[in-house]
Formats: sequence, C-alpha cells, structure tokens
Amino acid sequence: MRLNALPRKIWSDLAIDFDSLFFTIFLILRGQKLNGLLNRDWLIMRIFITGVDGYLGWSLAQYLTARGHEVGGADLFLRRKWVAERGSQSATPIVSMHERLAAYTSKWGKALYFREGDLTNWDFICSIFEDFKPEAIVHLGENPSAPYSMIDVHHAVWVQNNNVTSTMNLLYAIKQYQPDCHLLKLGTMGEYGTPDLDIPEGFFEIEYRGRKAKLPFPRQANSWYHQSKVSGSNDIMFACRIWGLRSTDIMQGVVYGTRIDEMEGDNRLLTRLDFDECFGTAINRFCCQAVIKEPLTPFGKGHQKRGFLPLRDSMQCLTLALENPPTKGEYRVFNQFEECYDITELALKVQKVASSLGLPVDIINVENPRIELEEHYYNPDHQNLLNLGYKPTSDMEAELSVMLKDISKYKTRIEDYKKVLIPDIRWDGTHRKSIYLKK
Ligand code: USQ
Repeated sequence: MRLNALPRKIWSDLAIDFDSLFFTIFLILRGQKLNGLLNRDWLIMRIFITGVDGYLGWSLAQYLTARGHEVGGADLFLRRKWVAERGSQSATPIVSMHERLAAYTSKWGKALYFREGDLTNWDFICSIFEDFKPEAIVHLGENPSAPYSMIDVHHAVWVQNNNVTSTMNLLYAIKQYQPDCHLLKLGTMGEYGTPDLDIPEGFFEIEYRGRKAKLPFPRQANSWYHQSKVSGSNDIMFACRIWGLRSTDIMQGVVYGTRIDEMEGDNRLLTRLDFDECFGTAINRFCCQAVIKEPLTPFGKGHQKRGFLPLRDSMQCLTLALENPPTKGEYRVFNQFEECYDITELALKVQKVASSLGLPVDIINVENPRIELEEHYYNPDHQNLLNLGYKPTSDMEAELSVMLKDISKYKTRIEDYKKVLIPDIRWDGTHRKSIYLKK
C-alpha cells in the first residue's frame, strides 16, 4: 500500500516492524470510525487479478476500479475453452476480451492493464511483477470445477498441475519482486469437506494428550479440484511462515448472481454465467433450468448443505480483505459466505421466485453422480469478514429475481444447450447420464 511503501524504505534498518505499526494505527482509526479523516487516496492500491476474464475476475476488476484502485489482470481464456470443451456456453452472452477492454475504457475513462498468458509459465509471471509491480494479487486464475477434475486421470492431473503450479509461481514471484505484496487467494469452503463438527476459520484449538495447540483445521476435500485448493492453502501457509509473506486465504462458498451494479449500462460489461455440470454451480443451474421450464435437479437426497453468497457480496468481501491486509508473515483464513442452505431448500427458493415471475417449474431429484454425504451436519463460522464490516445482502430471493429476469432475456442460449444440464461425470470414474429419481 502507498501508506506503507515510503516509511518501509526509510526505516528498513530499524528493528521496529513498521508494517505492523501502521496496520495497527489503521485498524484503530477504523475501529474509532475516524477513517473519514484519512485521505482515501492512501488506500489506493495496484491490484493484479489472475483469471480476470472469469466469472469473479471480470466482476472484481470493475468493482475495484469503481473504488479507485489501479487494476491489472491476466488470463489465458481457459474458462472459455473448458466450457466449449464441455459442449456448452455462458447463458449471458460474453464478448471477446478485446471488446470487454474497449467497454471498460469507455466506462471508466482509463484502460485496464491486461496480459494474456499462462500462470504456470514462470517467465510470464516475472514479466508481470517487473512491469505492473502489484501491491496485492487476487489469485482467481485456477480451474474451479470439481466435476471437471473428476472426468479422468488426464483432467485430474491437469487441474492439479495448473492450480498448484500457478500458486507456487506467485509465491516465488512475490518473494523475489514484492515481498510486501498481499496475496489474496481464492480457496473454497469445500476444502474443509463436511466434518461432523463446527468448522472454524482455518484454525482451531486442540488439546491432545495433555498439551494444547492452535492448529490448522483438518481439510478433507471431496474432489481433485478441491484437493488442489488444499495444496494451495498448505503452500501459502508455508511461504508465509518461512519467508514472512502475507496472505488471506478465502474459503468461499457457492457464489450466485448475474451482475453487480458496476456493470450497469453496457452489456459488454456483463460477466459470464455457466449452467453445464462442470462450470455451473447448483444455484446458477437451477435458475437456468427454471427459465426454460426444465425440472430443477437436486442430486440424490438433496440434503447436501453449502454456504452461499451473491456475486455482489463476494465483491464486497474480497475488497474488504484487500483494503484490510494482513500483517507481514500473517496467513489468515476467512470463511466467505452469507447463509447456509441445503440443496432442496435452494431448489424450493428458486421454484418460488420463478413461479412469482410466471415460470412454474418442477423439482425432480436425479441420481447423484458424486460420492458425497447427502445428509450431514454443517455449521461453519464466518465472523472475520463481519468484523471487518461486511454487510450481507441477506435477501436471496431478491437476488434470485434479478437473476431470473436477466437470464430470461437469453433463454434461447440455454435451450440450445440444454443437454448439458443432466450430469454424466461420476465420482467413481465412469460416465453415464444420471436418470431422474421418482417425482
Ligand atoms: N448439486 C445438485 N444439483 C446440481 C448441481 C449440484 O444437487 O444440479 C449438488 C452437488 O452434488 C453438491 C452441491 O450441489 O453437493 C454443490 O455443488 P455445486 O456444483 O453448486 O458446487 P461445488 O461443486 O461444491 O463447487 C462450487 C464451485 C467451486 C467452489 C465451490 C464452493 O464450482 O469453484 O469452490 O462451489 S463450495 O461448494 O463451498 O465448496
């Protein structure tokens, strides 16, 4: 941050940890609600987003730009290729990056610094750090799909290599070029799995054979994709410990929604919304199913529980984490979601809102292609972001209504590809379309 940069250079030989000192003063000022006295320019950062062409990345670039940050990003357009590989397309029409950048410039009056390239290529990462000199990196440039990672050995290995290597490259680059850079890493609530215990934010106190310690909470992921996120978390924790890097690991729940306010006024600024079995999340898929009056498809018994948050809240939370960075050497974990529901409750909500918009739709469970608990305890903490000032939208039905209206405009884009709505990637390694269970 600008606030830190100059003093650190001047006093680098002194034994005082000025990072912590400034950070503490900053927190006190915030806590005292005196931050109006601070010039907001002090908070402006150079933030680089990996995966800037994706569902979250493209939204975040606009959200951060609207708040005055200097934003850059990289992408290799793999998400576009993966979705095409699965025989699908985004429900919302997505223009080329070239057109996106033109729309961005005309809306915000400045260009987005953009680099096309592969995050597993070390030279590419070095060139970004040499050129853009990020003060924060938001690492969204990973494959985000559990089913995609379970297709076969080639997809499993590819997802592991891609996700783990990109994070390792970023850690080494931060160490080499910008040791004070804050790494905001998108992890997932799925790293924890579904233990029969409350889930803390990253760490818990444990007593074992008479001794007590604060340890990382066990991570028992449920797909090769989620496992790659666990590896990333372990690698980041290690880098913070040995090199004194600073990082926030976001355990994000399932995000839903078609838009944020910053996209208003130009359809070229819309973000993508997928509905295929790999890249569409349950809730986004349910909305797409409702629009074309195809039954909503909870898998198996449909009592799998997850944390959910709307896209606009995801932006708010990521920004809070960026604007309130961890101290040097700190690895912190935020569980990022708003409300927990089981998949059937979710389907009922979509059905209710769709019906109020004149879209009656059935809910019919399908065979579960995954190997997962279909009924389980789920009670994760999520206090850290609330402590930083997160104000949850807390109105899922209103957000679902916006989504359904948005998606309805592009109904034929879903109808044309509706065959991708029924899953066929099975966790046992086979492939077979799931059949409907009795109504
Ligand atoms: N499910 C259904 N019906 C569907 C699709 C999914 O019942 O049509 C079920 C799944 O079996 C699963 C639950 O819904 O139990 C969630 O599945 P999902 O596809 O919505 O989400 P998931 O595979 O868990 O992954 C998504 C994102 C991933 C992110 C994760 C957060 O794709 O990038 O990490 O949500 S979390 O779920 O908290 O791990």
